[in-house]
Amino acid sequence: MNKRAVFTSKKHPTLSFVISLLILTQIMFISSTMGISQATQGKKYTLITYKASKIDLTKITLDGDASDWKDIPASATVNLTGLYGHRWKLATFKVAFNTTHIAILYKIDDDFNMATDNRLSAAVAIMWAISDEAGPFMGSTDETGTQPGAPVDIWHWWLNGSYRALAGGQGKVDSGKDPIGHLDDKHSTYADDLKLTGENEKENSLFGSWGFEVNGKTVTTPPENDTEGSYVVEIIRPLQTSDDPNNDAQFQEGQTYKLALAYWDPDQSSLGWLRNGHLISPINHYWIYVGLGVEPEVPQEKSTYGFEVLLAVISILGLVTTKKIIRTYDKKNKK
Ligand SMILES: [Ca+2]
Ligand SMILES: [Ca+2]
Ligand SMILES: [Ca+2]
Ligand SMILES: [Ca+2]
Repeated sequence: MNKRAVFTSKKHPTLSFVISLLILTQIMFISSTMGISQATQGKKYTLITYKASKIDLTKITLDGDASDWKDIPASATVNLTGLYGHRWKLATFKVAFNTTHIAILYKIDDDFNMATDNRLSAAVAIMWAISDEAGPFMGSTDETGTQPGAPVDIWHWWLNGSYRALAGGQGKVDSGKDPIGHLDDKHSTYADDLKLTGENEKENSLFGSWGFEVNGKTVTTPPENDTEGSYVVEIIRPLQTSDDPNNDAQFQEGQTYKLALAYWDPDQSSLGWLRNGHLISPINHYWIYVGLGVEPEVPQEKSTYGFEVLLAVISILGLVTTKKIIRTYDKKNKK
């Protein structure tokens, strides 16, 4: 009897059923493994998870000085990389919260540059997923951000003035604009969909301050251009805002949020930074997972490399076993 006949055998319906079930299970295993690879576009990212501490936020002063964050032990190091991978900078962040507000400290190692021209000054963005479906490329899941995606909240800041001053919309209903500096509240679903200030965003409840550290200490006044050190960015926002659901992330203790960071380097070209020349965390990390007071919940496809291998091994073992059963059956039938 040939192998094909085994499956149509009327004499052995039970064996036929068991073998069909085995094959079906293996196909399901293999296709689920393929599904995991597709979800990450075949690329492996360095996972960053962060548990934000619940603290007394009155201990944090918005003054562009990071020394008030020293008692918050957890700090994550992030690799910010350009779209084409040839430029990169290191950054760190901390997140804390209390019953009403969330705070972030974002530090980027680079030399200092500040000019009236915003492109000859540094710029930063802190982005949170609003929708579960949002990708970390301004809402899109593709690196260039050209494919329409789902809503993300963007806290965008040109660091071309208001050194160590209190900036942000500070709760004002003013189309997401910052009346003092350029700490603007924006949102998008993909790169070309970036909502500039004045477009849809109804309020800006961000409070922030930025400064620059030289030898680990924030300097009182802006240093000379090209001084080596780190930018220090502090932002605080109410956990909940009154804006439209697609404009702002809304935070709650005990939940996991998806974060991405960006930096525009004023030394990118003689004209300063270029619009899509920013260095971004998703190239290396995809989303960064932040749990408010809890260990963050990470979707399986981002942390299941071991699981993928296990599935592949089970599939191979299953196929070998099935082949053996068929061979034994064939031999018996020949006898
Ligand atoms: Ca401070
Ligand atoms: Ca808003
Ligand atoms: Ca420079
Ligand atoms: Ca927003």
